[in-house]
Amino acid sequence: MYRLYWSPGAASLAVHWMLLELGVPFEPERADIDSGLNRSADYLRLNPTGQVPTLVVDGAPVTETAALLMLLAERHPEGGLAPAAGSGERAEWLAWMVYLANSLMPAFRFWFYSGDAPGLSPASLQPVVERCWDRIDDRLAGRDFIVGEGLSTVDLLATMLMRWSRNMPRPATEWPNIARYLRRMRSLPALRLVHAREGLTDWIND
Ligand SMILES: N[C@@H](CCC(=O)N[C@@H](CS)C(=O)NCC(=O)O)C(=O)O
Repeated sequence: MYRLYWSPGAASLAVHWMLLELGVPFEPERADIDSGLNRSADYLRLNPTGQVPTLVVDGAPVTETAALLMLLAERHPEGGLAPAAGSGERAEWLAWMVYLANSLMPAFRFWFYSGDAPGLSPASLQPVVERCWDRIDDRLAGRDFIVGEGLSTVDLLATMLMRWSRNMPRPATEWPNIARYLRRMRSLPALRLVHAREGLTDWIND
C-alpha cells in the first residue's frame, strides 16, 4: 500500500495521476500548501524540505517527482508506463525524464518560489521555459507521445508541467504540436479523474 502526500495542482499531481492510471491502491493524504499542512511537524518528519510529493512506499518516505514516477514504473511494469529495460526506447525515456527534471522542474520552482533563487527574475526564467517548449514541440512533430508509441511517465510529467504554464505570458499551448498533444492528453480518463479528485476545474476543459 502506498500513501501519497499531495496538494492540489502541485508536483504531486503527476504521481497522483500515475497511481490512478496504474489502478493500484493508495491512501491520499492532504499536505495542502495553501493551508500550510506541508509545514506541519508531522509532515516535516517525513520530508524535511516540506515539499510535495512524498510517497510512503513500504513504510518509507520517498521524494522527488521524477524519481517517484520512475520508481512506480519499475514496481508496476504491467502498467506499461516505461519502455522495458534493455529496449531501444529505454535510453530515450531515461533521457527525457532527466531532461524534464533538470530543466523545467527547477525553472518552474524558481518561477513560483522566487525566494529560492534571489536574483533570478521572471524575465530571465521565461526564455528558459520557452526553450524547453521549443524542444518538446519539435519532438512532438508527427508523434502522439514523447517517447515511443504509448503513454509513459514522460507524458505524465510533461503534461503537468505544461499545465503549470497556463498563466505565463506564453503558455505551452501556444506551441502547435504541444497544443495538439494536450487535446489528446486532456481526454485521458485518469488525468480527468485526478483533476476532479484535486478539485481543479481550470485548464482541463480548455
Ligand atoms: N524537486 C521537487 C520539487 C517539488 C516542489 O517544488 N513542490 C512544490 C509544489 S509544486 C512544493 O512542495 N512547494 C511548497 C514549499 O516548497 O513549501 C520534486 O521534484 O518533487
